[in-house]
Amino acid sequence: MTSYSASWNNVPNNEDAYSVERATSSDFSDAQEIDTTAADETAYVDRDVEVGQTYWYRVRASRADVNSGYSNAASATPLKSTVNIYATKSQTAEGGAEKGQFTIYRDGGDLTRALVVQLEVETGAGRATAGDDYDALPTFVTIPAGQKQVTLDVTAKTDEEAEDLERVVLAAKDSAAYAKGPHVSAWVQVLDKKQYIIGFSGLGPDGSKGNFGNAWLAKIVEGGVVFDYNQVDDADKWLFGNMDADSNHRISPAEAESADIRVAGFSAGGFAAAGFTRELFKDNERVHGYRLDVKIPVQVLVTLDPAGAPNLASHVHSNVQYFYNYYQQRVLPRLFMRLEDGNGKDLGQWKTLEFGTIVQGENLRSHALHDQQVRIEADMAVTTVRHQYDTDAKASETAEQRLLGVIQGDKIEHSTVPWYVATLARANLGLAPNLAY
Ligand SMILES: [Ca+2]
Ligand SMILES: [Ca+2]
Ligand SMILES: [Ca+2]
Ligand SMILES: [Ca+2]
Repeated sequence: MTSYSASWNNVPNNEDAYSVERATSSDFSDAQEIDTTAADETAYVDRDVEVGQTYWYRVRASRADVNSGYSNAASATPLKSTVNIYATKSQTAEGGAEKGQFTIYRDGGDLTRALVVQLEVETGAGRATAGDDYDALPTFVTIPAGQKQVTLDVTAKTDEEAEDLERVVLAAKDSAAYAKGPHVSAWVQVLDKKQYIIGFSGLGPDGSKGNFGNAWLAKIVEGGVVFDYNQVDDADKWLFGNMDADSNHRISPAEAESADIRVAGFSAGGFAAAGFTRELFKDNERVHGYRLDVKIPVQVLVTLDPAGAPNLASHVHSNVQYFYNYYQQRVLPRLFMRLEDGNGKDLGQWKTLEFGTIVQGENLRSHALHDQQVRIEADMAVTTVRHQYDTDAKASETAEQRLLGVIQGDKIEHSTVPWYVATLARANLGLAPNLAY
C-alpha cells in the first residue's frame, strides 16, 4: 500500500471542516466519506490505498449542518515503486578483505513507507554455492522509510577446492508491492585463490640460457611458468591477463587478493624477478595495458645469484612478503643464503643446507637484509656435496645409499648456486621438494 495526496483551494467562508470522499469510479457511485479535515486545511493525504488502483476524490466544506457544493473531482492512481538491483562491487576473492556488494534501489511509489523486496539467488552451473562459497544472503531486504536503497555485502568463504570463476546472481522476486525494473538481477564474481609461480632465466655465459643454473631454475619453479630475463613485460601481460577475471583491463583489489604470486629468478633473471615484483606495486598506474587499482602483493621472491646481489635487496619492495636471496660471494667463494621478509621483520630462524655446516656472522649492508644467513665454504663444496636424496628409498638404505647426486670436484660458482639450493628454494616458494635428476 502507498498513499495519495489531494489538495484544494480554501473556501473563503467560515467552514467548520472539509469532508473528503473517495470513489473508485468517476461517477462517485461508490463514494464514501473517508475522513474529515480541520477548518482551513487545504490538503489531505490518503494513506489507505492500493498501488495500481485508480481513486476519485472530492471534498466539500461543511458548517454546522450546511454543506457546500462538491469540489471538482480529482483522480489519481498510486504508482508502485520500481525495483532495480545493481552489483556496486562486482568482485570478491576467497580469503580476501574486499567484499562484493549488491545495491537494491527503488524509484517512485511512496518513499514515506518502507518497502520489502523479496530476493532469490540463482543456482546451477557457474554459480557460487550459498554457504560454501560465500555467506548466504537473506531472502528479503527492507528498504527503510525515506530511503531509496539498501546494500547487501557478499563475503567469499575460503575452501581448498580449485574452482573456476563463479558468480552470485541475485534477483528480485515478483511481488504486488513493487514493479521490477530493467535491472532485475545482478551478479558478483567470486574469485578462487590462484597460485602463480613465475621464474626468470638468466643469461648463460655463452649468451644462451641453456646452462646448468637455468636448468635448475626450471626445476625449482616446476609447475609454474618460466620467462627469459628480458621478458618482464611479457610476464606482466601474462599475469595480468590471468588475473583480470572480468576482462576490463583493470586489476581490482579483489583480483589482486585472488592471486598468490611467487617469483624466482637466476642470475640476470634475479634482477628481472625483482624488477617484475616492483612493476606490480604501481598502483593507479597503467602497466602494459592494464590499470592497477591497487598494489599487487607478492608472497615470496627468491633470487639465485642475481648480478650485483648486495644491491638487489635494497630494491626489493616491502610488498614482497618474504625475500630469499642466495648468492655466491666472489672474493672468498662462499654461498650465502639470506632470510628476511620485505617488511624488515627478522625471521629469527635458521635454514639448514644438506652440507651440515652453518656459519653465522656475515652481514651485507642493506636495509632490507638482516643477519640471518647460512654460509657454505667453497672448499666444502669441492670435497663433499650431498644434496638430493631418493625419497622412494628403502628405509634400510643408508644416507649414502640414498644419495642421488653429487657434484664432485666442482666448486661453488655462479651456475651451481641454483643446484645447491634447489630444495630450499622450492621450500621457500612453498612447493614440494620433488626434484629429480
Ligand atoms: Ca564453488
Ligand atoms: Ca569456493
Ligand atoms: Ca577455492
Ligand atoms: Ca578486472
